Amino acid sequence: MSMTDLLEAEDIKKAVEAFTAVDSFDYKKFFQMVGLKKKSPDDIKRVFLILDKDKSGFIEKEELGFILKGFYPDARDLSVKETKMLMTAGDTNGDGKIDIDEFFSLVAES
Ligand SMILES: [Ca+2]
Ligand SMILES: [Ca+2]
Repeated sequence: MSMTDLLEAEDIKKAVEAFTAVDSFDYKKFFQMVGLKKKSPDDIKRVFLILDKDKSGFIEKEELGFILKGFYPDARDLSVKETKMLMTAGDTNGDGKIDIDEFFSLVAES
């Protein structure tokens, strides 16, 4: 399963290109633009599984920094600041990583 099986390649490209400037990343807009919000819970879970590269069941800080590459291989990495902001927004139980429920909440907020 790859991201383009779940989301439109054209939407992903547009979303990634909208946030090429460092520190411009806005997860709410990004998740909207890639069409994630419209997806079923099963598909959102599949996206989570792609982003959880080491299959630990969590998106850790390092994986979060590469989140754009998970959608689009040529995309940039998030800056330290963007990664920290996204982690703060998503990690509601404060364990330093994003679990599937926290990911659902992030998408729902978008
Ligand atoms: Ca992981
Ligand atoms: Ca957490």
